[in-house]
Amino acid sequence: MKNLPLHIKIIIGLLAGIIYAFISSALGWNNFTINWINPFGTIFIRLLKFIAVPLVLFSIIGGVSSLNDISKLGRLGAKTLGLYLLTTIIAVGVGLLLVNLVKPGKFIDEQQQLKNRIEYEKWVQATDGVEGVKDDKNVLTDPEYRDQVEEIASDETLAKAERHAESAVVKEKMASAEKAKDTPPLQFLVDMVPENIMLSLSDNGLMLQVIFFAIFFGLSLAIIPKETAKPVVDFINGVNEVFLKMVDIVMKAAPFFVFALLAGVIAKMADTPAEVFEIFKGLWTYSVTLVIGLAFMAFVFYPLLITLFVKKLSYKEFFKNISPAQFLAFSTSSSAATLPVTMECVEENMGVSKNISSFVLPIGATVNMDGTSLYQAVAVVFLAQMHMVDLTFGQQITIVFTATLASIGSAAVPSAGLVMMIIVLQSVGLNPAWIAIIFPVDRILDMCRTVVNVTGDVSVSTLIAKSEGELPKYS
Ligand code: DAS
Repeated sequence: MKNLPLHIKIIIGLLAGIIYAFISSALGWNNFTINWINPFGTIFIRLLKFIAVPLVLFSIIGGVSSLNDISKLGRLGAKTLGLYLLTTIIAVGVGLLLVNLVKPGKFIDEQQQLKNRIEYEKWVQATDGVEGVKDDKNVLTDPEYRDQVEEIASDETLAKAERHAESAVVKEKMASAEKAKDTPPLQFLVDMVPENIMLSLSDNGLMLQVIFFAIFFGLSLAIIPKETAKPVVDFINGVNEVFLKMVDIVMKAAPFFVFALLAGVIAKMADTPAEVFEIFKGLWTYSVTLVIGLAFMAFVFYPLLITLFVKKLSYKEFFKNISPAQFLAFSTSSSAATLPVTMECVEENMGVSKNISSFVLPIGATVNMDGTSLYQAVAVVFLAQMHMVDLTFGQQITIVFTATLASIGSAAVPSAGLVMMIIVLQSVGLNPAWIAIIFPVDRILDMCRTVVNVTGDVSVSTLIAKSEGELPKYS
């Protein structure tokens, strides 16, 4: 087992978790699972959460500060970041459109959805300070669901729900929700600017401030004289490597952590093997929805952009030029590992000039992850749907924002998008442990979304080369 590839080990951990979930629910071991196995799943989430924020900070500073001489490359930098941002937002939009049309989370039994929602409400009660979803449908106290809930939830849960509904915490939340209604229109802009970066780093929910700081710091670092910046750049890149290694080490123990997380989350949601089956049934619809979205981006959206702006580059030739990078992205699930081949395909096959590819692609591998942002939008809404949480339009716009920023902050390594999913879930008051539910299929889907990430980077670099008159082969 020791020298098996990591993703095989994770898949083994997942299969063990799925088999164990059925056995635990059939033999009534759920309490044991929740008390003695689930804590290791919580530890895994905490490990990923404490790595996520500094990883975002240092990977963005590293990426942005690699913009060479900012004054000369101002136009190129603006085009690159502008196009990357545009394609990422479009990817999130495609994801949200699909997941709201297909509604993959609604394919599981309504009763199971209600059970999942009750579990969610219990988590909100237990996690003070979490806003929870702002829709007023708290099934534990809502008369519409009262009779069904009484069948499912224990009296203790209901009594706790009554107390919680009356408690100061909820009153304070409702007051802050009321207050939120009359915030000034530009408050979101004000909130983006950190008052104290240490405070921003201490709260996963303030990711926006961390990203604002990272971009500002990175740009300033790129502007100061090279010899002054060098020790700082070396330090930043070194620390970034350390955090990437931490992800690598944590993911080495992933098979065990994934087993514990999956077993714990399922044990809380399902008491019988039939209910466990219902939960996994929802994963098929989620996976199909996601793959349709990713395939649209890779085989329709990007080629359409190329056809529109690079007339002489045919659909067939586009893919012939970049397929080695796409196959490598699929097999490694890592944009960073694929970068050398991506650059070779873009320079040798596409004919993009080196000074464009060596500028646009490394930044793309760091901050442009269209596949990941589409995946985060689909996954978060799917998880909300299967917990009978109907996210409002405003909350889905929040997801556009945080999924875009989380994908910017995602490192170009396997499963990075899943780590950042925690931030997107928290941004709309959902339970980060739900990532366990999509874990079983995440590794395979990571391969697909990394192909889209790389195809997006290649497309943008080709378009920029064309606009700069540096694509001789197809001009
Ligand atoms: N595997 C990441 C990448 O390298 C994408 C992700 O995890 O979502 O692009």
